[in-house]
Amino acid sequence: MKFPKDFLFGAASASYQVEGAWNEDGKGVTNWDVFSKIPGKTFEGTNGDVAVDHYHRYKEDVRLMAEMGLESYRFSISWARIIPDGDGEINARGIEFYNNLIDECLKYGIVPFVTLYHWDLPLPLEEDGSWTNKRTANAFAKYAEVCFKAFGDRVKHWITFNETIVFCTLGYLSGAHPPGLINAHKEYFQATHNVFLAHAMAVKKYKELKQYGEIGITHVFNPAFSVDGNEENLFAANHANYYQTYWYYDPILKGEYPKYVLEALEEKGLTPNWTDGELQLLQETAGMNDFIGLNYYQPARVERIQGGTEAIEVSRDNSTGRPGNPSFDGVYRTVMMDDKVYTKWGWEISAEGFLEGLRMIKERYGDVKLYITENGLGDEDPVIEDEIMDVPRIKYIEEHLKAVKTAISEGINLKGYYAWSVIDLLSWLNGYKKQYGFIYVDHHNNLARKKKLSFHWYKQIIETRGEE
Ligand code: BGP
Repeated sequence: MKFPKDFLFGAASASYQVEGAWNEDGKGVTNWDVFSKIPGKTFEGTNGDVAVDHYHRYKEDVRLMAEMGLESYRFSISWARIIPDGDGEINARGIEFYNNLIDECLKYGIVPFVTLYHWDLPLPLEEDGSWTNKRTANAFAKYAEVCFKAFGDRVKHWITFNETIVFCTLGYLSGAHPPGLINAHKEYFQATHNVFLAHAMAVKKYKELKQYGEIGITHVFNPAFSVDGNEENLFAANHANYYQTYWYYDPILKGEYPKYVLEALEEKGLTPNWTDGELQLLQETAGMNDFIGLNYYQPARVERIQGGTEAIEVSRDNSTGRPGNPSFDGVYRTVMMDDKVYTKWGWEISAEGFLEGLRMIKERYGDVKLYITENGLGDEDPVIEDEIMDVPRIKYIEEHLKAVKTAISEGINLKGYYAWSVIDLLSWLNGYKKQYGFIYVDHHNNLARKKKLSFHWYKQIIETRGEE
């Protein structure tokens, strides 16, 4: 079986992780520009001031993408380049940069797939309560509209947010991302609601503008499985799915929050502050979502713990997804298992978990259109005689693409696959050591680009449409 003709083979990046040029051409300061410079927050104090200088080298990078045969490039727009202070004046030079990037993609027939928010928030909004403040949601809707109007004639695929669960969990529960709060449960749930609200406002505006493209949201996809058949552990896995998946997908696709979680929040006094109008808007816009983007790296293996139901310290870790943390409510924890395979950073490698998870999504949400908006292997790539022999990455992507193929053959409505990442880039908390790209960046030689083994391999996959 080959991948269908209209299936998009892509690769992804995010503004803060590739662009650099943090204070150039009128860009405003963001939460990450500040947070990454607080001692101890990131691996060896790395930050995105220069990143891999995509801002200045985008032409070279897009040319390499074209050479790889890439059909689509998923990148994010830095809000602070477009509206430097978050909700004030528009910066024409920011618009110009993305116009150039989009046109460069189109020149080679590469479809731009644009994320509006991949975690870099203009500082004035960050300092005014960040996502716990509805002002940020309203400002986002305005910013989204500016982008639709500026780029919507050429961009036909829009993602509002990248991985709400990650920036909210790390921002409000573990303190590993800005704003760096720990166990701030009330703020955590409020922030998630404000993001869903911002998403709904943007979707509604997009449809009103009649630009005839598609819009959706990207969630991290971290399906939870019980470590065994024990009833308590099965309960824990189901509980985890409610909090890690359904809380995030239901308001978007069903237009309402899962009752199971709502009841618990009510009991604990954690219900977000919302109005009837906001809840209605979620309902009204649910059917307007054209797709859901899934970022899949690993499943969660879950077991029940009996630690009481009150807050448990969430351990800090220099990884965004390593297992080992108890849930915020003390019901379960994620564990590493002896019979599973893990990356150097402790992320499980499981294409089976991917396929199982996709079936779970189909069961709950029906035929919703899906894109895999991120998937890939973080590794320290082997270099042999000056060549980057990233064989483990090839194996990883090959196995996951097979799972995608199987899913399509089972009728799961999957329309594209974006490897993370197109080029080696800044890992939020792991610096440049954890590589994901098809293109290597030499930090000892003026950020020179070099094709990895996987570059040639992915080109081949795209050319043959994955025929085996
Ligand atoms: C996702 C993010 C990406 C990227 C990726 C790998 O959660 O959307 O931006 O960072 O994870 O994560 P890490 O760099 O921590 O390995």
